Parts: sequence; C-alpha cells; structure tokens
Amino acid sequence: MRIDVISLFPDFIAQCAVFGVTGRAVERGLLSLHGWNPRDHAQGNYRRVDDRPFGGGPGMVMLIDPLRSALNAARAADPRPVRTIYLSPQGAPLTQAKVHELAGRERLLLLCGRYEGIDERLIAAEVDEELSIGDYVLSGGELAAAVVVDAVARLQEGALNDAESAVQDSFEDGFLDCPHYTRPVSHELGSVPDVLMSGNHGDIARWRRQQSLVRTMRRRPDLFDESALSKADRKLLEQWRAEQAEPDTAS
Ligand code: 4FV
Repeated sequence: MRIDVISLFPDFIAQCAVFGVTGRAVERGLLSLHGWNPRDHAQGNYRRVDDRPFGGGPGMVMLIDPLRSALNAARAADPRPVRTIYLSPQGAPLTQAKVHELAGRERLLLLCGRYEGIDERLIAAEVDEELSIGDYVLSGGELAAAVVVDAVARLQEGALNDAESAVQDSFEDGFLDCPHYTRPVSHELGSVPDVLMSGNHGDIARWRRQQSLVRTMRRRPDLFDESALSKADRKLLEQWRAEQAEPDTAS
C-alpha cells in the first residue's frame, strides 16, 4: 500500500514510519509513506499557503493553489488509482469498518489542514471523502492522518505477527474488547479470573465474549443493540444477568 500525505509538516508524518508496527510494515515493504508540503508548491517570495477568511472572523484559511499543485504532484507520483481523503471535524466518523475498507486499497492520499481549515472550493473539487477521528478540534489534520496510517498499516497482510493478530481486536465484531491479564496470577491488585487459568478453551472463549457483550452494553450503549444479538450471545447475557442477581455468597 502507498500513502501520500499533504501537510505543512511532512516530517511529522514521516515519524509514523519509524516506530512499532507501522515502522515494521514500512521495513517489510508492506507500506510506503510519502509527504508533500504545499509550501513547496506556493508562489511568490513569501510562498503563502494561507490568507484571511472572506466574511471576516478569526484565523486564516489555506489557499487553493498550493494544495491543488501538491495533490496533483502526489497523484502523478504513482499511476495506480488513489482515493483522496480530507481529515476534518466535518468528516464522517472514522470506524474500524472504514479502516478495513481503506486498508484494502492500493493507494490513499491524505490531506491535512491547518489554521481554520481549507478553502471549500478545493474540498469540493479535489476530495473524495472527509473523515473525522473525533468530535474535538486539533491544531492540524496531521494527528488524524497519523491515526489513519497506523490503523491501516496494522491491517496490511504480514504487518502483525501471530501474537499481535488483529482478529480479536475491539470493534472487529462491533463489540468492545474483553479484559486481558498476564503474569503474575495473584498480585496485591487482585488475581486473574479462574476461568482464564482453567485451560478450558470453550469456557475461556465464552467468558471473553460475555465480557465484551457486558462492557459494550455498559460503556457504549450507542454500539449495543440487544435485539440484534445472536441466540448464543443472548444466552451469555442472560447467564450474566442471572449471576448478577444471585445473592453474593462470598461475603
Ligand atoms: C480533525 C478531527 C481536526 C480542524 C482545524 C485541523 C483540525 C484544523 N481532523 N478529525 N477532529 N482538524 O480537528 O480530523 O485545521
């Protein structure tokens, strides 16, 4: 996969290709990352990339032409089809399902804004899709682009080794992940649930599924639709509710 990023701070993005899973994906040739600075495509002595907003108001807006020139240069750098994504709070929420879709593509072109944003005419003419990483305001789109790079890099075939497999990730099946434990078995902070020490893989899988269901129901009711649960999941939830109802015999 090839990812090109339009940013006033291309070194920021380049750092993504150094560390951890993303760095390894680049090392293994599964991903290539390329930064393009619109200031290198700006005219005039001052190489302006922004100007004051028409209609007044605070801040500055990024100019069309330096961005457009940088976008075209990035597109021309590789003949394969490319999808242009603008990261902004006005975009559709980035989800794991969207990450899977993007990870299946040959090329992505990520457009990072700064200041108040980008001239709307550039977005209308050059952007295929707008994505947001969350309902808050960053000082630039670079962090959002780095999130996309990280999320799609780890889904590239061969990027994760077995132990790190993405299969059991949060949201892979629409639910939150279950709790995880490792050594020591007993610690002053508490002990590991017995079922995880049982060696009974069926019980362990059911316990983990039940934990994912309950956590999602409690923490993310927006992700939880009990009526859509499978028969098996509904049974796990009923069992959990029954256990909650049982008088606490321990004390
Ligand atoms: C953002 C987000 C975000 C808005 C103005 C950059 C900033 C500044 N991007 N998800 N949330 N962008 O806050 O993607 O130009």
